[in-house]
Amino acid sequence: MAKKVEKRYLFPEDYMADPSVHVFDGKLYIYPSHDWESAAPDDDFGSEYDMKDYHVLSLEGKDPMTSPVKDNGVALDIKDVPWARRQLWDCDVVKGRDGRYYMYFPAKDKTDIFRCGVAISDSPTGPFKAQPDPIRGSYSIDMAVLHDDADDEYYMYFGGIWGGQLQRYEDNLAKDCGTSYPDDDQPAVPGRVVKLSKDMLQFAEDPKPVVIVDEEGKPITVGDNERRFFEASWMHKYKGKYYFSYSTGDTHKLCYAIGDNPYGPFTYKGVILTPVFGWTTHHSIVKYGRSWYLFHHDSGPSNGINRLRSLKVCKLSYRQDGTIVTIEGLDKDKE
Ligand code: FUB
Repeated sequence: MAKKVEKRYLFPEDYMADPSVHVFDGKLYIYPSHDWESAAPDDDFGSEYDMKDYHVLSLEGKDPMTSPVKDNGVALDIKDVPWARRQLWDCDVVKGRDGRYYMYFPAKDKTDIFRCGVAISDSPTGPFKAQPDPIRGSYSIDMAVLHDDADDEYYMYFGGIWGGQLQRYEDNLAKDCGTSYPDDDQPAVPGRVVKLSKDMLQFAEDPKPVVIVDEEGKPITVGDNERRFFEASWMHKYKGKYYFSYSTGDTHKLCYAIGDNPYGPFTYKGVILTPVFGWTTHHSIVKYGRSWYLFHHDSGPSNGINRLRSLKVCKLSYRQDGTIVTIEGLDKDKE
């Protein structure tokens, strides 16, 4: 049974989605996608998500449920990314070993293939300056980076099927145009994890599959679309365990799986957020002060327009055994 909890729309002034949230030097920053009323068609490639820039939001206070949220303006514009053509989707930002801030973002290149770009700033609010080329060997969408306190390394999680193009790749090579999937009883197309290079600008190794298994240790299958990975990776640590969370896409849930190290395997544990109003669902999980928060989005304020999403936050809680209490995604009966 999902729990109804109090939620807050974080930034009613504008449509934003896909919040990646971090606390840098005691202050909370939100790195969202910036939705707008594009005329691009609504299709299974996600063409309607035609974003052109990123803004950084900062919380001007200590309580995500009440403190003012400031828009720090344009942090990166697609016209300043030499290799990118369209669709700035879910990004993430980390503070590097050199004290600078590194933004990792997906965009389609001039041949309409998603790649991962890197942009750097001296400030967590930007502006960020893009590297001239995407990361070598990068592909697909939804980058999320963990700075692991266990070994001081940075691990990037990424990938998304359907419009996110992940199904095109096998052993990190493009195998087809992305129209075929394994049979329903085969292991699901996995998200990927990769350690970043010391200079934060490239992969330090070949990306590896993020394998999600059931309680018996069997990989979740392609046909199990109530539990299989679709997109929207996030990684956080709780009591020394690695919590990989993600969206199930066409079944519209945020789910999680727990592992003992950044590479997994991760054992499926359950649902974090039941379906929200709108097609996509996406999130980050962050501790701020003494509380844990789930940042996410829905299409409530636009009355269900998928390309116009709004940022939300609510508290998240764990049980004694480390499992997460499922939150109800819908807030009103009419949704
Ligand atoms: O915002 C564009 C895409 O929609 C994201 O990359 C996905 O995770 C979904 O939220």
